[in-house]
Amino acid sequence: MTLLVRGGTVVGATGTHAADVLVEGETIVALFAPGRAPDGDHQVVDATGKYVIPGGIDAHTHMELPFGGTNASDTFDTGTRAAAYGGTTTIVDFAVQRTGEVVQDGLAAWHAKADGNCHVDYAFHMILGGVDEDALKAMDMLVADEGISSFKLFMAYPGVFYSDDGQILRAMQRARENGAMIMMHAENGIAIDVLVQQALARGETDPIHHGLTRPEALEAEATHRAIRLAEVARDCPLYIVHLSASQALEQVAAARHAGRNVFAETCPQYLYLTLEDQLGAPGFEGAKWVCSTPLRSKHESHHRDLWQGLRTNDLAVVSTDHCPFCFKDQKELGLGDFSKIPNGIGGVEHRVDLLYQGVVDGKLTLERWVETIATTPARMFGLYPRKGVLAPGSDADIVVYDPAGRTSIGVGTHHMNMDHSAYEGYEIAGRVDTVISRGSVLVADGAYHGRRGHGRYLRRGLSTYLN
Ligand code: DUC
Ligand code: ZN
Ligand code: ZN
Repeated sequence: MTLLVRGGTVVGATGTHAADVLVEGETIVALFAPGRAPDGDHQVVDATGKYVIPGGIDAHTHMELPFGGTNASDTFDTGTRAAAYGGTTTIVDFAVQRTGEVVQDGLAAWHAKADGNCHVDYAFHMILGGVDEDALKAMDMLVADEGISSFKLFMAYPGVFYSDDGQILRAMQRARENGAMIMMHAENGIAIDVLVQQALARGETDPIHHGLTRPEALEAEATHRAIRLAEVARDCPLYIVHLSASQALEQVAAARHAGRNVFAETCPQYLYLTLEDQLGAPGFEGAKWVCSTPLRSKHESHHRDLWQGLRTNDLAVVSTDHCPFCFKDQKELGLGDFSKIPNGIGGVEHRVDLLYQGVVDGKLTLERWVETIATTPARMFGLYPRKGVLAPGSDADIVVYDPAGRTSIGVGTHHMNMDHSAYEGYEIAGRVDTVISRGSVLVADGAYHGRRGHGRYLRRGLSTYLN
């Protein structure tokens, strides 16, 4: 069976050109000058007037994560279907080892949640909720045998996921040996907990205090500390997740300027939303935007600096940190105490569109759009060139994107299992038109043709930025 994506403008990280893309089965076999593909009984996708880009890769999602006394509201079924609607054809989710649990048991539990339920391909990072001898051995095993080459540690959330500096250093040393990437939630959780207790004692219970008790300085300090610990671990590869603040970005930029193996991602919420306008919404409304790292002040230069970081590659990747909770019964767990609001924002469906808005606004080039949402995540996490590029031999994960279309974001139209939208009312110039995953059309003409179980587990290699 062959499929031809005809008449479009192919956009990749290195350039833009008119080309027809021929797919055989699940794989791209050739790109042709327009109209030069051989005749055949192809299924044709007309991309005239549209961009043809590699399927998006969201390298940071939390489907069904047990967190904050409840579970993230998207299952692998609902979350990957929403991802497909939004032009994301691969997710990398975080399997979890809870403190005291055997790493391999945590991984098995995550496979059980995802297996047979995903609409798009998926891979895993591993959260280490504790670093001991067994966990260090498990890291080697996961890299060698399970296709898991990145491990997330937390400098935040004492008593839940927190690792102290000694544990972090040991994991980094092991990663330096086995080639894995250490992903870091960089916030000083011990200091944050003091500020939280002090705020609650003063009667400051509204959602905005979630942001006010997690100041930029404590993200910048932890980012700095992680970078220096990685240096001590003989330049262990380090990836700072969900970077939200200018001063943290300065730490990453300085390390990169010094030639260090330091990378970072940001998320759409830190490019568009603010402490005052969302987290500070009247009453308990701001709970919708409680996430960590928190939204930052609009009176500072965070948005401008993060867009700039995306242009300079100090921010290499845009992921969502998709961790949805419904307002009713889930976010409401924190009524009267912001520290009990489950942390997380859902957005897996909107990353491709929200970043395309950056192209429309003149903040990113077309090529950089594709690079930050697809190509770099693939290279960063050992999926390239199978994913992240339209090239012969690559999986036929293809999005046809219509620059003349429009996207309205809101709870009435989205497909995520959430009773609200973090981006309610947003209007984007641009629209996901057709979505193809391993040669199968999942979305076309506004209709969904995908199915639960189409998505396969991807064993990842090492980051290609380090070879
Ligand atoms: N931050 C969130 O907002 N949710 C899940 C975990 C995290 O680190
Ligand atoms: Zn985190
Ligand atoms: Zn996360």
